[in-house]
Amino acid sequence: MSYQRPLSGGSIPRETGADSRLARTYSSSPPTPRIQSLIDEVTAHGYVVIRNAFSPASVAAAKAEVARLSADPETAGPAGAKGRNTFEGFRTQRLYALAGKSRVFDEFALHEDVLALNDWFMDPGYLINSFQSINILPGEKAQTMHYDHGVWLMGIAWMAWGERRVHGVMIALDDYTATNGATVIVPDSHLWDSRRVPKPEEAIPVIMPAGSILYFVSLLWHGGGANRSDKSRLALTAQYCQPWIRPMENLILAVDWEKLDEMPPRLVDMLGYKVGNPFLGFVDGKSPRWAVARLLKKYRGEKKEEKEKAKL
Ligand SMILES: O=C(O)CCC(=O)C(=O)O
Repeated sequence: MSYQRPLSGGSIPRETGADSRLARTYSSSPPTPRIQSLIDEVTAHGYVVIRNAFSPASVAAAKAEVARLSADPETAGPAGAKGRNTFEGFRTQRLYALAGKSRVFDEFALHEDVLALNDWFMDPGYLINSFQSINILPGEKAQTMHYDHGVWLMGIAWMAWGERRVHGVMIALDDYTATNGATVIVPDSHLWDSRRVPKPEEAIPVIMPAGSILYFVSLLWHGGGANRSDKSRLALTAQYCQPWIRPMENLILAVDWEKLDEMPPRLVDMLGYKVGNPFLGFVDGKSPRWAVARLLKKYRGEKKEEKEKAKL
């Protein structure tokens, strides 16, 4: 079935003005009424909260896994103990490349409502842009407010596509409260002119229980909140980007090639391994999976040869 998918309820964000060329026609099944209501919220306000999306058991497993990975400097990575600049946050701990570090987090990048929203808002073949944990410690200052597509410094002609460039989620692993560093957002700011910058009083904390999802579009102003409580605030964030832009995290290299067979196929696709529609990211005209298999074969062969030589 073919039907129209308008952007922003007909209003084009930033300076491009209304342009009917941006209403695109897609061929796929229409969303269910529940998903349609989530789409309507996101379109109108730039975000939606899906409460209690993950079970307490899944949340507890993810928290334990973040703690385990954080304890080893190798898996914690360069920002695992504390951030290296004000954006990462000097009292904030981040584990990057989660898809490469543990299978416990897979389900958090693949929630069916999130994928249904992405399927609606983004082009087929969208990728994981970034998948991290963010632990905001007591005493952390508010992060600079920003919107996520700012990282791609593309020309003004592309601004109208910005809303559809990246969609992200914050998944609360601790209850988000008014004082513990809950993500702050500026509702409706995805529709603002690009010259408008939010005043602090326009931002609101997203208060939601652990296991809930905040889904938002890349033009929505947001940031990590100040943590004025005596406990840390742990969350996961997954961002998804259009297949035709370079993702922030290079996940083809961050995820061990020998682990790909153990991962959910949809997640592997979203790391950049799926080539076809669109025909982007191929290796010598073939799929990156083929290229990885060839390299693994070569390196395994070299290792075997080295071992045999060492025996002589
Ligand atoms: O930790 C948060 O609540 C938001 C973090 C964020 O927006 C970012 O680091 O880009």
